[in-house]
Amino acid sequence: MNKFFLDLGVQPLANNFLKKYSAKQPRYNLKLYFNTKSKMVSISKRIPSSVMFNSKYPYRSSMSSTMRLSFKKLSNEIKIKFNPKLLLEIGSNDGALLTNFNKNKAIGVEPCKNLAKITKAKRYFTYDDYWDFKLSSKIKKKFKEVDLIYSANTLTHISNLKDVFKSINLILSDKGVLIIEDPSLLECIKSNAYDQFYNEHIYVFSAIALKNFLKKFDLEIFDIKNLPTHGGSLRYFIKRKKNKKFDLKISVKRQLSKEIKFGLNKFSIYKNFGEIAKRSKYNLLMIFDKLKKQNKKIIGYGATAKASTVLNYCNIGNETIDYFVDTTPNKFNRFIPGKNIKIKKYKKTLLNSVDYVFLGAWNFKNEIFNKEKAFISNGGKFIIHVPLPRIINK
Ligand code: JHZ
Repeated sequence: MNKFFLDLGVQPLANNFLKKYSAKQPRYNLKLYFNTKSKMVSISKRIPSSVMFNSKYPYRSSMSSTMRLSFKKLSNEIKIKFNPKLLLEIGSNDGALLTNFNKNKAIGVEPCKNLAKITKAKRYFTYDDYWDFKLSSKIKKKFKEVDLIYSANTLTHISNLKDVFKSINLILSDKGVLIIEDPSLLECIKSNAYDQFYNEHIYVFSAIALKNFLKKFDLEIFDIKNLPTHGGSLRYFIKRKKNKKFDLKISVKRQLSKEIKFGLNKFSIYKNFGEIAKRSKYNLLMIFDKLKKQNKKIIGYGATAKASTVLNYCNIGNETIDYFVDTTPNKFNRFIPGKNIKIKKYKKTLLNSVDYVFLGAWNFKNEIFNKEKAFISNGGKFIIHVPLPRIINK
């Protein structure tokens, strides 16, 4: 049974960066549910993939040094530990991971044609299509099987999870490994990061829920790594149950017990999270209100999908935040989804006359603080809302 626990209001599509602001843009009701049987947490309204992921998709994985480094480290680990004959990446974006591999040993799947174009230009075999059974069958015909499938921040974006794993099962070799990486539900709940829920994040996985789901496909998690990326992610190493090549690591048991101890298998934890989100909204608004009464100049940093979710939930617009800065070309001179706040191409000087910066990319706090030492030493401060709304400068 699906039990409701949080209403994040009427939201725009979190990556719909319009050139001209218009209040009339597609919106949907963002409500969060916990399934008491499967333990899966999901949003109720499903936007078709073709609407969310198309040739105008702005997000680029390689825009932060943190992510580039994380993918590079993982690529080295994959080569040493698994040495795959053929790697397939589902959701290869602009090739931040793929390009660490040899061209004839790695293929990508990326439905956003503007992004697929980037890896194609680098001569990586890239299917610019959605991950489903039809595509998987096509890949099987050409490559027979794949011994390593990798997917970061993608599978949770696909509504039909059954089809996702059925399609993986079709081409994963018997001794093959599937590695998936997504924000951790435990970290998300612990840090009150309600902004991890938006139209693209149809599910936020816990190890408990994923383990339950994989059973139906004779797949099992044999190792889990905690990562600092995206506010705390989990990297799951998965194999076929009958594949005895890899031992079950203690990390799996540890993660499951951590989650159970915290209460991720019970509805009460989510109900509480819902209450905290409402309080977090109130406290964030109080901070902005106080600063605006003192005539402080506030801008935003990192026009993330998460920032769009927070600003629309809290109804914060250009009366509070003058503009955002971001390094992603596809976001320059566009507007925060649903809000009349312009995004400017990042330049250090844009922070010169600014008193406070709302950290939309709070998950890159360390990287950004390192970059903005001058702003901080000149008395500049940041507003952050996780785990609790507050003003910080270190
Ligand atoms: P970032 C997107 O979410 C959408 P978002 C998606 N659903 C998902 O799952 C994750 O990515 C993986 C900018 N930036 O990664 C770049 C700077 O300007 O938190 C990005 O626009 N300067 C697929 O949007 C944004 O911040 C900087 O120094 O929540 C970061 O977006 C740095 C470090 C980043 O993802």
